[in-house]
Amino acid sequence: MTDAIALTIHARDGAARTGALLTPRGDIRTPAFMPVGTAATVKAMRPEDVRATGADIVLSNTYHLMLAPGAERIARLGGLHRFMNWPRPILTDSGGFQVMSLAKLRKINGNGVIFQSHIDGSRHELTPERSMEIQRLLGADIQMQMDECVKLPCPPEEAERAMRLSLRWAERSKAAFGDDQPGRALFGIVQGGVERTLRIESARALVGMDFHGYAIGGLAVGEPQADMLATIEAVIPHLPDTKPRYLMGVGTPDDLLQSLRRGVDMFDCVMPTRAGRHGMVFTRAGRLNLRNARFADDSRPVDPLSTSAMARDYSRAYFRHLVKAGEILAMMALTEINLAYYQDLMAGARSAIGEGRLDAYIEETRRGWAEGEA
Ligand code: PRF
Repeated sequence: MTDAIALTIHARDGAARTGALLTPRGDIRTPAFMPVGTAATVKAMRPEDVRATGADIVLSNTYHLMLAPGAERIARLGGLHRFMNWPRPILTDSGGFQVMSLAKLRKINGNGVIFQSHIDGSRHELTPERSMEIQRLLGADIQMQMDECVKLPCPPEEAERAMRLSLRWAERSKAAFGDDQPGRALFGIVQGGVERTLRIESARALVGMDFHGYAIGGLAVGEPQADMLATIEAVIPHLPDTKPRYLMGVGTPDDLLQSLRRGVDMFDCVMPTRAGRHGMVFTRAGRLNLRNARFADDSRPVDPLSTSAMARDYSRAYFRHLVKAGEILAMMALTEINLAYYQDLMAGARSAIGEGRLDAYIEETRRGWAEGEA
């Protein structure tokens, strides 16, 4: 496929790289963290505030939007960018993963997956062709193939079955994407559990099909971090150096640093937004659970070095009070602080790669977390 969106690499440090994915809707600086906007909203945040944290792109979901308000409706209303007032790039996940984790009575067959909505129990079918149609109707800049992700641990035969099904769905997704979507990209998804040989076979087959970018799926689903990192290390050498690499649904700040060090360019995760809604805040001194009584009289700011004014100007004691009282402002503020933390972490990694001091940056960052917890 011709490059709908091009990756330019500005600098490297070991296997890590920094640069930008150039799209008609704006550049995505890499390594990039994509906030999750499942239901056409990054929960508790206005789009302009998401942008102000430093996000270049957000992720949204086929599964949720097909159920409500419906892909055809969003298309009639001018597409997802206009609908949610986010003019920058959007990546949509293909739906299969969310069906398996959220829907009721789901059943995979060779053709696709049949399921009942978690909202009203209505019956639906999602196939690779329908997933691509929905992502096109939404107007996603980066679209994902439909795949099957198995939970770990799982028997190798099961990981192999899902990997082979995902390869067949990759072919069908690519055929359905077609070649008439200028400026839009389609990514393949590597599966295969934690079996090295399966992962390599999956990566090679996808590269043979020629996607605009490659995702590593099926990780952070129950395996230890060491297994996740070993799998990433096994896969990366089999992906083209010039195409973007996206690690799906990962992860903690440490997961991000360890993975980008191994050559990953893009991440998404609900962790900063979901944790923020539950009173957890990510800081340069580690993760704080503001429900903890030890913050009741803590007059220090949440994180004095944050780029988020909320983290600098309000005390831990105040936010603890808001969290305990169930105040809406707690969810808004902590979501913003956490997204700013993730974006600052990526900005720091990009500079460090540019200056050839990524390992020192990772060490300093981890030292900060450890000292905060001491
Ligand atoms: N596949 C898809 N979306 C995903 C995953 C996957 O394997 C994961 C696994 N971490 C998160 N989101 N399509």
